[in-house]
Amino acid sequence: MRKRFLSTLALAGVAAFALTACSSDGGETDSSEMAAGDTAGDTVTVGFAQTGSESGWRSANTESMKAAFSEENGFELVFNAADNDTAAQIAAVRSFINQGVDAIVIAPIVEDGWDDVLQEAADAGIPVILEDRTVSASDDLYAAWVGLDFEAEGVKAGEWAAAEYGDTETKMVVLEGTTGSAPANDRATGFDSAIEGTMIEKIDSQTGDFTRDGGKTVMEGFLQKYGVDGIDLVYAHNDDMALGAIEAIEAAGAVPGEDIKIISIDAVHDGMQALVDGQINYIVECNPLLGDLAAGLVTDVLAGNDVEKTVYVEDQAFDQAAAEAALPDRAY
Ligand code: GZL
Ligand code: ZN
Repeated sequence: MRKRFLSTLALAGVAAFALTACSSDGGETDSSEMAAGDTAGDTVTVGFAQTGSESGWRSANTESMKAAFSEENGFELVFNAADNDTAAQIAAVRSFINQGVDAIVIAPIVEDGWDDVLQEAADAGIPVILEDRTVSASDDLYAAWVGLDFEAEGVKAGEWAAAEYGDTETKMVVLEGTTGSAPANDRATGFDSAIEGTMIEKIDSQTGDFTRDGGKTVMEGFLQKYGVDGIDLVYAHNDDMALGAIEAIEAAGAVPGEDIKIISIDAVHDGMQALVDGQINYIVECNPLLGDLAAGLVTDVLAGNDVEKTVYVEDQAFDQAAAEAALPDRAY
């Protein structure tokens, strides 16, 4: 399976210009003009099954998708947000199949449980593109996936933690993402591998479901259990849970980013502001602006063009100085 890495710059370029794709006959199709319906000028109907609206990252991702799958780009978007409920998300995909949409895009809440409904879409001749998160089902059941390398994000976060705190005894608690989701699974795997052999000890780990409230509630529980002095480091699988943890740490009379260090992933605006303010110590980016790439993949698949099965978008990482420099120009 070939993978294509797109740097954020290239991605910005893509966002600015049409995504061109090499058609099987070597010609160039420019997907920012008319999406490939069966005849020129036909609107392409796309069913998009979004996870919900659990975080700032998700809002930016939804905005990016709606902007790309716009009417002027030749699409009619049927949008469903499943409120982090996997059964509801699978039901939404079934309804897209019954509506006979031209293509389906899914940001799957969890990795497992997709085989049946993906098979039904295949049987109905409706191509499926995955954006953002991945599934454990066979990749024969979807045309392509565009997203982020979550394991690499976890490794980047863990390597920074190892460099900064690895040679002193460090008690760490983890705020996990949605249970069973690819980012939660892979960000844990990557981080754990990067801190192996260091003096960072994971004393507890619990899901906060990628939400601020979830992060705050779980952190309150950890503070109850271990006390402020019993925790040195928080690894949060996303900024929203880190921002919730900041509230809990302050309510316990401690200083986030100092008494208890925080490492997080996403680099959404509020997370980057907390990093600039010294309440978070390091953030690994996870780029939500996937709309143009997803729309390009839908256009290419419907035009019968060759597409790569996996398209990774590059991420970068920020300490406080880098965040100060980058924050003014960031798109989300
Ligand atoms: C990652 C994405 C995750 C974000 C969270 O690509 O699936 O879901 O890290 C979001 O903020 O809720
Ligand atoms: Zn995985």
